[in-house]
Amino acid sequence: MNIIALVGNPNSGKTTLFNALTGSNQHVGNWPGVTVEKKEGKIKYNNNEYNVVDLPGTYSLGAYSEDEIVARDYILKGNPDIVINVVDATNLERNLYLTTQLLEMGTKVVLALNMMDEAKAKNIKIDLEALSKNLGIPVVATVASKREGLDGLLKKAISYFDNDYSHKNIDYGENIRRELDHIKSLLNGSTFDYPTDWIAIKLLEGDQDVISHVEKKTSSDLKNNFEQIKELSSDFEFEIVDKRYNFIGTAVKCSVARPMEDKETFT
Ligand code: GDP
Ligand code: MG
Ligand code: K
Repeated sequence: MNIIALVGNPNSGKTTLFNALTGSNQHVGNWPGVTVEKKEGKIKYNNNEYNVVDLPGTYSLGAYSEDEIVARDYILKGNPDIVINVVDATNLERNLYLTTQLLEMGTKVVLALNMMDEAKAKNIKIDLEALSKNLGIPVVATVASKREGLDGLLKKAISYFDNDYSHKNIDYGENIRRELDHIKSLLNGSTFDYPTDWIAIKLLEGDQDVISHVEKKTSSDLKNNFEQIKELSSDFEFEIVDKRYNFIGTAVKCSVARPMEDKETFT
């Protein structure tokens, strides 16, 4: 179907980018079953047509709001070919939290480093190549409000439709890795709608939506496994978040230079 989904924190410039890409060729509706707005548009590139979907703005992809659930279900089930993750370059660390969650879903992510004009004005210097290398995903600088970088972004995104790529993995450390392996062994024998690796992490975070899903889908002879999983859930929530921020911190440290006064208030 050639679907490109736009994902990002609120105010990262997602809708501006969506409008710049699709122009008047767009359609606004609702996501099924919820009162969350769904915007879709079409673009042509090199004689091919692509559907662009503007997903609700979220900081995270947990199950805490309708917006988050809509965005993550769409990515996990609707399977966009490519996710363009729009991030505010002046607020990189916070924005990259969502990126770590996208990477864990196993979807192909291209990072649109938006608001580069504001970053420049604030004297924030970003080494795109280093950032790309540290995250293991393509990074393109954009100024959506001035339509800058859009062609390069599309070109990069479309080039990944048919090509594989491998992103960097978050290092959760031995403790969490052991728990994840344990959970995966308990999940073995049942079939789920989502990738098992992702389910395992979400269970360890205590994600209620995923816990219900697993309960529903666990085959009857493995109900005891589900009870064991439920006991493990959420014990590691904070450690998991911490490890994601470590991953982000390392990636940013190697690629972003800020003026001195900003650096000090930054930790
Ligand atoms: P969304 O919440 O992610 O959909 O963000 P919007 O597209 O509504 O953009 C939020 C604000 O940022 C709007 O005032 C946009 O005009 C502005 N904006 C979007 N992209 C850029 C950019 O690259 N540079 C600057 N300076 N402003 C931008
Ligand atoms: Mg918007
Ligand atoms: K702004």
